[in-house]
Amino acid sequence: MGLLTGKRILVTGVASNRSIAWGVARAMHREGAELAFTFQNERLGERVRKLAAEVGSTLTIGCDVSADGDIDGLFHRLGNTWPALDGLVHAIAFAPREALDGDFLSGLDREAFRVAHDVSAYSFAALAAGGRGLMRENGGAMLTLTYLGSQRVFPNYNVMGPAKASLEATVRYLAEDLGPEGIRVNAISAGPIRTLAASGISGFRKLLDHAQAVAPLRRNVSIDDVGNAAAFLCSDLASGITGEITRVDAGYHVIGTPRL
Ligand code: NAD
Ligand code: 0WE
Repeated sequence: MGLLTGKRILVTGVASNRSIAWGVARAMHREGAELAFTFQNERLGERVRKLAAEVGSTLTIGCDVSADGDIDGLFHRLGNTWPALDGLVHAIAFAPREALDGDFLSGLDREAFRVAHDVSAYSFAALAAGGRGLMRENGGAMLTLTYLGSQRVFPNYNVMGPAKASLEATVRYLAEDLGPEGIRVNAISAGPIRTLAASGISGFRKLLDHAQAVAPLRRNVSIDDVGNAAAFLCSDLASGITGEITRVDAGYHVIGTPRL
C-alpha cells in the first residue's frame, strides 16, 4: 500500500514535464493518490490534459489564480466531482519579467510588487480558503513551494524575495487557522531547478553550478527529490508537522563560508 492510497489531491502549477508540480504529481501517483490538476490557461490546458492522463487523471480544471471567479469555479467543479479533498498543492509564482533583471529597485514599481505578491503569495491563502470546506470532514494537507530568496539575497530574484517571505508567513498563519479542522499547512523550500520559471533568468546556469559546488550533497536537487518530500508531507506519516518550511536543497542553506 502506498503512502497516499485513497487520498484525493489537487495539484496546481503544472506547465511542462519539467515543472516541480509534475515531479510532485508523479511521486503522489506512485504512492497511490488520485489526482486532479489545474492549468493557468487554454494554451497550457492541452499539455496538462496529456500529462494528467499519464498519471491516470482526467480531472483537469482551468484556473488563473489572479481571478476570484476562477478560484470559486475551481472548487465548485471539484466539489461536484469529489466528495472530499485530502491534499492541495500550490506550485505557482509570477512576477513581471522586468522585475527579475538587474537591481531590486531598477525594475520595481507598485504594479510589479502587487502582481508578484498577488500571484505568488495571496493565491495560496485564496486556494486554502476555497479548499478548506472540502477538507472539513476528514482534515487534510496543504503544501506550497518556496525558495531561500525569501530570507537571503540572490541576484535578480528581486521582488520575488519579499513575495516568498509573505508566502512563508502565510503558511504559519494558515497552519494556526486551519489546525483545529485537522488541516496541516506546510512549504517545501527547494533548491534551484531548471523549469520554465527559471528559463531566461540571466545567470541561472551560474546559480546552479554554485549551488552544486557549495551544497553538502555536492549536487543539485531534482523534481523527484521535491516530489518525494511533498508526498511525505501530504501523507499521514507527517501527521505532527504543520506550519513548517522543509528545505529540499541538498543542504545548501546550512553553509556559511563555502570551502574552495
Ligand atoms: P513552472 O514554470 O513549471 O511552474 C510555475 C507555474 O505557475 C506554471 O504552471 C504557471 O502556469 C503557474 N502560474 C503562474 N501564474 C499563474 C496564474 N496567474 N494562475 C495560475 N497559475 C499560474 O516552474 P516551477 O519552477 O515548477 O515553479 C513552481 C513553484 O516552485 C513556484 O512557486 C516557484 O517559485 C517554486 N520554486 C521553484 C524553484 C526553481 O528553481 N525552479 C525553486 C524553489 C521554488
Ligand atoms: O520562484 C522562482 C521563479 C519564479 C518566477 C519566474 C519567472 C520567469 C518568467 C516568477 N516570475 C517569472 N516571470 C517571468 O516572466 N524560482 C525559485 C526560480 C528562480 O528564479 C530566479 C532564481 C530562481 C532560483 C530568478 C533569479 C535568481 C534565482
